[in-house]
Amino acid sequence: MRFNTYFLLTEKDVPEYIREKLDFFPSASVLHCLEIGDGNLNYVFRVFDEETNHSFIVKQAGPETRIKPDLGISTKRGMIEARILSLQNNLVEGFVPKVYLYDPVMCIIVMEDMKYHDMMRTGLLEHNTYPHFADHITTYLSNCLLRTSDLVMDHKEKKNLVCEYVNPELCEISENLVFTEPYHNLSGCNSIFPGNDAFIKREIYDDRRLHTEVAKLKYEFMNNAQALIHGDLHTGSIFVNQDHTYIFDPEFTFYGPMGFDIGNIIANIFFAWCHGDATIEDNNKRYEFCGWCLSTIKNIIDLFKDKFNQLYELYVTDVMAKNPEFKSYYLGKVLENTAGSAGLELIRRVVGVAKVKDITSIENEQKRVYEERRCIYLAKELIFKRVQYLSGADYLETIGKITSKVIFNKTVRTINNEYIDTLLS
Ligand code: SR1
Ligand code: MG
Repeated sequence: MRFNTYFLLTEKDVPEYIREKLDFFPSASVLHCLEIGDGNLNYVFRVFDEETNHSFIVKQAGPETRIKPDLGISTKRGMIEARILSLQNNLVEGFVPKVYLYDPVMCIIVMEDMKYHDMMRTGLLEHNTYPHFADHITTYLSNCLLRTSDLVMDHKEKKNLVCEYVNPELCEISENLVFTEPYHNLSGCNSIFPGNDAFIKREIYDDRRLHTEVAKLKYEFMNNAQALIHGDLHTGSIFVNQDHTYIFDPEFTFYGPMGFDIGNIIANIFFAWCHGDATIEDNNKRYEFCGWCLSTIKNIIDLFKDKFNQLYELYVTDVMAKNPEFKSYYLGKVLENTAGSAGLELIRRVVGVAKVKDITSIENEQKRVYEERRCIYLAKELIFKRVQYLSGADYLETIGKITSKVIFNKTVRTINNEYIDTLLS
């Protein structure tokens, strides 16, 4: 009964833990375990029987963040995650891993192993492309967002879910790391890549007009209980292969604005574009990978709109919401928040404490400086003009403009702009 009091598991403890808690492996089997997580908050283990290839994921919430060990955080967050994964499994079966156990003492979730899939960020760093990703992620987004909103749910049931998913600690992390610290560096934890200090001071810290727009987005994040959002939808929260996609790690979930999820994934695909742009030497390969990133950004917006409209016709029954002008007003607001949220994610991953490997692994210092500037220029366009981003083509037009705003590599610029022209024609 070693697991009656909370402690942090190591790879050695996990086989014993899983045998004690679940009847998954025959007693004669030899179990192995590897820690596979690279997140900022949790410990993720894969436990497997080499002979049968049978495996599970054991995810434990630690008492402090891995990124900032002095930042304590409640270990109860796994409970919310286990609950939402089960709820989402009813909305988009197969797109989220199945949960087999939540252990409130050890703060552990045992879930389906997403094997034969790459963590998406890792796959993108190897410049792999995923032909069905835009289709899959928009099925997930449109169903999980629209069908947990007041548009579809009984209003009283929805209010109960709002209470059930109040998530103050994790929201506080986002309120600070996404909406505040990147602009004011109050805790002194921001880190700016050498060569971009003056640029970030001018474009971010000293831009009062930007601070005003971000403040508007921050208060919308906190006060628009629109849908049950994932809350941290970056490419490290996704496992993917050529045929299938899993979305997991929804511990930041709460009732918030739909656009926060859509904008986050858009920004993270742009980070992958930056990595490809900076590191792929071969013109054809770069054209192929960066082109895939751009068409994925475009398709995510356009397919989300199509699916939102289809689901609206299928599920919305409220006579007031069925008004076609209201529907287009509502979708317009979602798209406005999407653009703003994409901008926020682009800025906070460049300036703030939680960076992304797509950018930090660019070894050529000058290229990193320029890719970071691209992110910042794109972000500011998206935030300031967020009301204008109503289609995938609107994103590509701006990306085309900002890639020529940062003059660095003529060939790259020409190739990508040609690709954008092809996509837009
Ligand atoms: C202290 S946690 C830092 C970041 O990691 C998570 O994945 C979220 O993105 C959070 O902002
Ligand atoms: Mg996470």
